[in-house]
Amino acid sequence: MERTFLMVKPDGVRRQLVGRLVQRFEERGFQLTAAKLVVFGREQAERHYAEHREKPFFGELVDFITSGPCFAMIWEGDNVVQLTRNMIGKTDPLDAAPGTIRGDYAVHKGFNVIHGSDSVESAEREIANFFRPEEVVAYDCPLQVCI
Ligand code: RTP
Ligand code: MG
Repeated sequence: MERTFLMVKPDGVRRQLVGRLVQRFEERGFQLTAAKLVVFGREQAERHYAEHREKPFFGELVDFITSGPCFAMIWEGDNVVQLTRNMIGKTDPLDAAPGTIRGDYAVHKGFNVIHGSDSVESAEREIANFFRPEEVVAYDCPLQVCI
C-alpha cells in the first residue's frame, strides 16, 4: 500500500486546524497509520528540507518549522502521494485553487499550513526521518474495502 508523510506546520497547529485537516484526509478515504505532535529539532528539519539547502529562504524555512509544534502523520491509500498533493494545492497560496487546503486556509507562501511528500521516494525518506518503525500502526480499516 502506498504511504505518504503529511505534516501540519506550526501555523496550522497554532490556528487549531489539525482536526479539520485530518477530517479531510479521512473523508477522502485514506487511512491514518501514525501521528504525533512534535517540536522538531533543527537538524531534523534541515534533513527534511535538504533539497532546499542552497535556496535563499532555507534559514527562514527551518526557523519556521522549528518555531512550534508540528502534527506529523503517515497516511496510506491508493495513489495517496499525488492525491494528497492535489488536496493540499500549490505551494504559493496566490496560485492555490479554492477548495484546496492552501487555497482555503493560507495567504503567504512561507506560512502555507501543511507539508505533503512530493513522491513515493520522498515519502519513504521523510517517514524514516520522523517516525520509528514501531510508531506505525497496522490495522484493518473496513473503509478500504469499499473505496
Ligand atoms: P512543502 O515541501 O512544505 O510541502 O511545500 P511544497 O512541496 O509545496 O514546496 P517546496 O518547493 O518543497 O518548498 C518548501 C517550502 O519552502 C517555502 N518556500 N518559500 N520564499 C520562497 O520563494 C519559497 N519557496 C518555497 C514554502 O513554505 C514551501 O512550502
Ligand atoms: Mg516540498
